[in-house]
Amino acid sequence: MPKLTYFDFPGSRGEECRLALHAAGVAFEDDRIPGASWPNLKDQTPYGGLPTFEVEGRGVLAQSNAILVYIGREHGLHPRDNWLAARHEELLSACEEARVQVFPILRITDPEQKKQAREELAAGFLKRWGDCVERRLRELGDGPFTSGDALQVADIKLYMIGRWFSSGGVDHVPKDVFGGCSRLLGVERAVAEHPKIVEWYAR
Ligand SMILES: N[C@@H](CCC(=O)N[C@@H](CS)C(=O)NCC(=O)O)C(=O)O
Repeated sequence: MPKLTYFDFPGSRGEECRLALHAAGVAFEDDRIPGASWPNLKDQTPYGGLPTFEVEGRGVLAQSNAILVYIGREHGLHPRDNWLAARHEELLSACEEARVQVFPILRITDPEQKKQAREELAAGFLKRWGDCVERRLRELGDGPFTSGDALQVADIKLYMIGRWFSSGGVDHVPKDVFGGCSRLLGVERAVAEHPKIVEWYAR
């Protein structure tokens, strides 16, 4: 059985890989490590981060986007056409770019600086990011998923980013920060309503 290793929480890079595996119908070992054991494990991972994905007879794969594309290619959740696949991979990269911009700002603890930085993030980077993704998604058609009516790994990654903010869980970032991005919101909704995703969260 392949093994997906990540921290024990239902979000971000590890959760999107779990969702992709479940959506693909792959039985996998859902290895959730306690935060306290991470310092000892960090240097044993290829790049010092999680998730990692271990496949018997092959080895360990790191980097969430590489893991998602591998799962997608193996199980029909990534386009076969090279150009369309690259358009999906562009969106995967855009999601990682958003995380790299957002995480340092979320670590600010001073209340005043935190509020200001998050408001600037919402009005600046996130607004532009949403508009760019929205434009690219519209170019790919009417959906409801990234390029049609079949769930792909890019949809799952976009869902994780959308849900992060639409859940209202990030103080000072309005939950409707992507409110003008109907196509992006449509992808988020379609993933949330997909039977395999509903099934995962009903466990
Ligand atoms: N580019 C990597 C980033 C991996 C990463 O930074 N993961 C975070 C969790 S989402 C992590 O391992 N943090 C702990 C650390 O960096 O020590 C990916 O996409 O997988």
